Amino acid sequence: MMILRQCLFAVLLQMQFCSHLLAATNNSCAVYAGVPGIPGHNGMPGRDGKDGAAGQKGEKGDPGIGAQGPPGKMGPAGPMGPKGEKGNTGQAGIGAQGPAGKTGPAGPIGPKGEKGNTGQPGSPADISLIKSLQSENQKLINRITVTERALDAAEKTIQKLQSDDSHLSARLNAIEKASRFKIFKNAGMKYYVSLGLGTFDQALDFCQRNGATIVLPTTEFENFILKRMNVLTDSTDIILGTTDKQKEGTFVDLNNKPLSFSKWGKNEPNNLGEEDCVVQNIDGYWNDIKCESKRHVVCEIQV
Ligand SMILES: [Ca+2]
Ligand SMILES: [Ca+2]
Repeated sequence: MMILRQCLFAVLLQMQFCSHLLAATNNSCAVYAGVPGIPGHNGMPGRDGKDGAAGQKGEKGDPGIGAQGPPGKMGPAGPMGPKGEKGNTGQAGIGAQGPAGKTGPAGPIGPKGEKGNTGQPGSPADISLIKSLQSENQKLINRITVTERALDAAEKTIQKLQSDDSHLSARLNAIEKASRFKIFKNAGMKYYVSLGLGTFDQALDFCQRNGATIVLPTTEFENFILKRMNVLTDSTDIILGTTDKQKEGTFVDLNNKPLSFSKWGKNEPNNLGEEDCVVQNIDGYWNDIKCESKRHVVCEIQV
């Protein structure tokens, strides 16, 4: 190492020397070979190796041996342990006598006692009190009777209202049904509606499809109302719901029941050329005609 340093120093000297030579050359001086210099002294000692990078961390050392420290703080109380066994009964103490116990249950019924002596005659009964009680009792009975009668009357009223309600509903249904037709008339408990021309069989079908039946007056009033329909519809004849198809000369309604009302015209029914169906003429009188004839159809809707 030392040798290396000396060599380096010599080289530096040579370089310095040469630079002086060059400077002299630039000043146009003569160039001569120089005399070797005197070897230099030893240089300053080099730095120690403390400036190097820190090495890797060594392994953890063994635990030291020191004196035991003071005791730590007391920890929190642990959970309650299981209940211990029952201890032995202690010796009987000597104290004052306690209070009397509760009364026990009643004992069994004793034997029947002997008959007592006859008592003194009682005082006469209070007749006025008995009469007063009887009177009050009768008043209560009367009030109950009146209340029962009032309840019966109320029940009958309710039944009548329900009946009226049902009747009104039926009437409303009939009105709604009848109001669908251009021409309709009220005939008491019936509504008559006009449906145009047709034969007896067509009239049966027309009315049935409208929830009705072929008109058939059963009173003078109904016959009168139907006559008004005749006028209103500019008709001359209206087919009625009666025939004598089953038995010639015996006219029955559509339920095969004998007629309860009729208003035959003069010399009618005459079955002229086999006439089994009936119409009401514009004058209100009835006439038997052929069933194939087309006449005005009027249906009746029952309320
Ligand atoms: Ca006939
Ligand atoms: Ca006739």
